[in-house]
Amino acid sequence: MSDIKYSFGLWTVGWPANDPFGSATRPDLDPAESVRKLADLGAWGFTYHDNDVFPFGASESERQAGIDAVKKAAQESGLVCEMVTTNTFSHPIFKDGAFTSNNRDVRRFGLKKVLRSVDNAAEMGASTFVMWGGREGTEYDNSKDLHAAHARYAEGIDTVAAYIKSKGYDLRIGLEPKPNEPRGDIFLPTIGHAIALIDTLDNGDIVGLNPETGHEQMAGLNYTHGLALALYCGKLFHIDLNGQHGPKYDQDLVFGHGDLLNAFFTVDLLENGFPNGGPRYEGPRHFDYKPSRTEYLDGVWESAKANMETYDMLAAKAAAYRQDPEVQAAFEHAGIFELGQSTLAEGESFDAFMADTSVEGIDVDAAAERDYGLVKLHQLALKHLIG
Ligand code: ASC
Ligand code: MN
Ligand code: MN
Ligand code: MN
Repeated sequence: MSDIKYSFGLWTVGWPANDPFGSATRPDLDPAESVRKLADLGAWGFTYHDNDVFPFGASESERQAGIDAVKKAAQESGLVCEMVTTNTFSHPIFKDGAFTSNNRDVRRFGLKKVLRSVDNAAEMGASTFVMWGGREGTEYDNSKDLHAAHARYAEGIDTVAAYIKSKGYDLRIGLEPKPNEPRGDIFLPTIGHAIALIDTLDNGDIVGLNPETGHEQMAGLNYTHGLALALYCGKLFHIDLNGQHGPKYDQDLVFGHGDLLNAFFTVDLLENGFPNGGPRYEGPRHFDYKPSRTEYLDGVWESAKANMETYDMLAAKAAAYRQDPEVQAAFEHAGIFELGQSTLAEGESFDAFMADTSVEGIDVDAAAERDYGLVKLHQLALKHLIG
């Protein structure tokens, strides 16, 4: 395995493969055993929901026993707990949402559950706290006052961020967008929607994104472009890598087992950065996938390995692609480096720009006939990927 920092949710390998049409095909795994197994496979870190390590409604002693078991496994195996999140979607109390439920008592219950999870994240030394609001949404557009729902969502997130600051925790929040499933429509359906809401918060400086490959693709969007926007806005705090074949149910396939070309460019961006430089993602390469329901226990660990192996292979291909002089020449020919130059010159005044007749003096026909060579460039990428 490479020295890339790979991390897994305990709920990924731990999914017993129950779905809406059938019961579990695998036994429940002991979370502490999963920590040890992931370390053996070469992973660097792990993440969990509160209820991955102790059941909903656990007594204080049960709760601490569950936490202590994974903490011990982490200490012994060296696996790093890098992110903690809260399950505000499984129990029926959250069927109409946690932060946006029409029932205020449920909202207060949900908020307290999340804040206790924040305390646990700090106790575990995690650096990111993820919030996936899977039940925050509706099936019908008249189910909620949609303005109030967004206000309550913002209030909840801001309260969590303020709590983190008041406690002095070294934690940042990653909101995870998803367009639908389990709700008909989920609030904050895409990266762009989440960034817009974050912008309204009082404590938005410590609130960013945890974008999942498949979730953006379920919305018909380009994951790599979404990562680029989040990086541009300084909001790419964490990532959930997996695989998905276009807009359908959330497949949570192994990374690269969906849109392979997009996965290649995702890895190229994460490992090599933007061609003209710019912000880089420094966090762990975190997988949020589900071992397919057809697999038993061997298949669980094979699929976990497949995520890391696929990423390693794509990282090697992406490095060779970027270093290829033919690719660099094609970048140059395509104008990719020229796009790194500002459109107005530094310090150029509006007056000077408006007075510059050479702007209109451009050879319009020649510019219209320019061949950017983008198909050739893309074919070069394809050759590196599968040639
Ligand atoms: C999360 C997260 C998801 C969901 C899902 C639960 O915390 O990132 O995508 O929960 O994995 O099954
Ligand atoms: Mn998913
Ligand atoms: Mn996810
Ligand atoms: Mn998921």
